[in-house]
Amino acid sequence: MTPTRRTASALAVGATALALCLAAAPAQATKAGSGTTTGSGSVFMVNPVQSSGDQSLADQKDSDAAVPASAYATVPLRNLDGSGYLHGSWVTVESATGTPAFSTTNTFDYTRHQDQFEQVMAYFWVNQAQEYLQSLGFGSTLPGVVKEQFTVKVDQYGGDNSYQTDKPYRIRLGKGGVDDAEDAEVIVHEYGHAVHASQVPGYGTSEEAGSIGESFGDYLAVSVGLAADQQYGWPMKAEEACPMDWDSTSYTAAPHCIRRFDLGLTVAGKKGEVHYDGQIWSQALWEIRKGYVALGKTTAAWDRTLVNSQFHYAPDTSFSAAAKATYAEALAHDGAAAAALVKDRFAARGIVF
Ligand SMILES: [Ca+2]
Ligand SMILES: [Ca+2]
Ligand SMILES: [Ca+2]
Ligand SMILES: [Zn+2]
Repeated sequence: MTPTRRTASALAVGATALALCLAAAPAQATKAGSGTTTGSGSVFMVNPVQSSGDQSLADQKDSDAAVPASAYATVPLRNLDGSGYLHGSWVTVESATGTPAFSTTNTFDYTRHQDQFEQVMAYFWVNQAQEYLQSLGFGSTLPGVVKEQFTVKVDQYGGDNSYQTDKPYRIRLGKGGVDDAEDAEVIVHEYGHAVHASQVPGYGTSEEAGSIGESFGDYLAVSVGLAADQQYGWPMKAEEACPMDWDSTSYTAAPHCIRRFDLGLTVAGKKGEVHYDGQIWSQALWEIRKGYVALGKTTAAWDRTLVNSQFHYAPDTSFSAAAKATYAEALAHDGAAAAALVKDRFAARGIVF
């Protein structure tokens, strides 16, 4: 099983997915809804490995007993449309493999063996990612980023892989190994691809653009998760710079991370594979994040600059051109010291402009 996540393999199953979607639609038109836009649900606190620190957790064929009750948190669900389904302003969840979650009181408490648990995870975490982007100013003082209803299909795809397509925006989350939607960092990684597609139509046509796409998905996943830990007061007992601690228990040795931000890779060692080469870019993003804090700035300030700079990427950007755009945004918004930090951390990876 390959520890990579691909983005462009959707075509073969797209027609089937559409047919299932259409077949599932009529049943949702007849019930009275909740009538309210807020609710609550049970989710993992990003994922059970990072919230518990227990690297020995394993899928055990999707059994409830594999994960302790302490790994779940009850969270508010916001921006629902009142239909009683997990449909809202920024997310609509569709599922063809399980009964769609429905509640006349918007109460969505499930455990991991139930298909509806992943539906709740998908709703909560996509909404959370959009709210995080909005907290940085996107959609108010800055242009919106994926500021529209985003479709997530859960357990549509049998392999251990998830992928995102940009027309229309949607994520399909697979169910191989640990169900992909049991790990918030898988959900938000895929949403990260939609962020790029939203900012730069047709984004990702060069190998380096694709590598940045994978890298940014990993970075955004980690950053949104850490922000949620702060927002809700959740435990975080694993390495911060580690995407998909739970999903990757199926295909990595402990400590489980699908990819890393500290491998010391440089452009001289590129392999031409976007997930691997993306780790060059990720290390720079992560070190700049740390550097912003050392300069007395916030991680949110860095994330705002990073995301805002992405509007200036070409669809086929190179590492060099994207780094230059990041530098320019840092200089304009965060000052000379921040800009120098950006230039230095990219240069350490062999990315110069
Ligand atoms: Ca599950
Ligand atoms: Ca999986
Ligand atoms: Ca993590
Ligand atoms: Zn990806």
